[in-house]
This record gives sequence, C-alpha cells and structure tokens, in this order.
Amino acid sequence: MIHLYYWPTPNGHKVTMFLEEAGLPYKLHGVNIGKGEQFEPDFLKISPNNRMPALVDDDPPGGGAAVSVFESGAILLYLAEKTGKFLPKDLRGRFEVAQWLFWQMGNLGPMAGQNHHFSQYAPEKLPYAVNRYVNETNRLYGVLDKRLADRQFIAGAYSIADMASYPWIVPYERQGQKLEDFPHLKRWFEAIKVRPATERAYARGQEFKTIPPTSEEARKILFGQTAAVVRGR
Ligand SMILES: N[C@@H](CCC(=O)N[C@@H](CS)C(=O)NCC(=O)O)C(=O)O
Repeated sequence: MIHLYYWPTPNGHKVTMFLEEAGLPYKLHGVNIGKGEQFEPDFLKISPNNRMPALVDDDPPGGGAAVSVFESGAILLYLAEKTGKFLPKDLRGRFEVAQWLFWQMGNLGPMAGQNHHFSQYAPEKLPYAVNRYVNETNRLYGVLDKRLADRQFIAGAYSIADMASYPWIVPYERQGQKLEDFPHLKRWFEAIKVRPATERAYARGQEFKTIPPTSEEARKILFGQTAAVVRGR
C-alpha cells in the first residue's frame, strides 16, 4: 500500500494526479499545515523539511523495507519508476521530461509560491515584492506557452512534467495572470482539467477541511518559521 502524507495544495495535487492516472491504490493521511501537523516528530522523520507531500511505500519494487520519499518531484519520479508510467524509458525522452520537471520544481513552484505570499498573505502590501513575483510568474507562463506552441504536452506524451506544472496554473487568477494571454498554455490547461484522473484527484482534496493561510491561527504557524521548528523548540 502507498501512504501519501497530503494536504490539498498544488504540491499535494501533483501526487494524487499521478496516483489516480496510474490507478494505484493509496491511503491519504492528512497533514493539516494550518494547524502545524507538519512539525510532528513522526512526520519530520519522513519529511525533514517540514513540508508535505511525503510518501511511504510498503511494497517497493524489488521488495524489502518500506521506501519513504519527500519532495513532490522526487515522489513523481519514484512513482514513475515504480509503475513504468508517465516517464519515457529511453534516455532522451526521460531527460526531456526530467528537465521540465526540475524547471517546475526550481522555478514555477517557488516563484508562484512567493507570488501567493506577497499578493495574498503578507500583512502589508509591498509593491516591489508583489511586482517582482507577478512579473516572474508572467515570464514563466510565457516560457510554458512557447514550449506548448508546437506540442500537445510539455515533453512528449502526458507525463510527470505536466502533472507537476498543472496544479500551479490552477490558481492563475490569484497569481495576477490571464490565461487568454497564453493561448497554448490555456489549451493544455483545459485539456488536463477535464481528464477523469485530474477530476478525481481534486475531488479527493475536498475530504479535508482547510484553514485559510490568512487566518490568525494559520499565519502564526506558516509564516516566520526559523530553525527552531525542526529542532522541536
Ligand atoms: N518543494 C516542496 C515544497 C512543498 C511545500 O512547500 N509544501 C507546502 C504546502 S504547498 C507545505 O507543506 N507547507 C507547510 C509549511 O509551510 O510549514 C515539494 O515540492 O514537495
């Protein structure tokens, strides 16, 4: 059985999208990040960066002890390797996908995340910070739009590169972006949105009761973290 430590956020949706596409049985364990469950010692053992998602596979390929993986990009690679799906087997195809997966992990995710932070969550509106991240998100949407101009998916057939990027485009309005400005990205986005596995993945997220990051309780937990949170004091 696959155990997914999860909360319904873009990085969590990436993994349920894969699991639903592959038809793998899995159990969701909610990690309520607005309540501080990401700092529980047992969770930190499998996710030392106090972030979800994290995955534990009791039945890894080749048998043996359970395998635990944190970081959504590494989790997608693990699942692709386990199932032989959504990652080409040939070297060129595999690295075509890998470079776009890492592009999402190192660019679209962090920049859009800071965009959310300064546009929606920061207690003061700092125009420099808002503009910096809205513009950077806009640039990255442009990169993806150009990439998609002459292909259906980001790298060959539907792959973990698409699953990584899609959930970060879902909140485009909150990121100050208009999909109309990116016609190829819009076509790709709308095609993934109606995949039955995508619909099932997002429906699973509705089982969990989230706390808005702007609430006083969540704000104290999520923002202003220092090394003390992982040292347990
Ligand atoms: N690079 C990590 C980022 C994961 C991440 O930022 N998760 C957020 C929710 S989307 C989280 O767990 N936040 C908890 C916190 O900030 O304490 C990944 O892709 O897995």
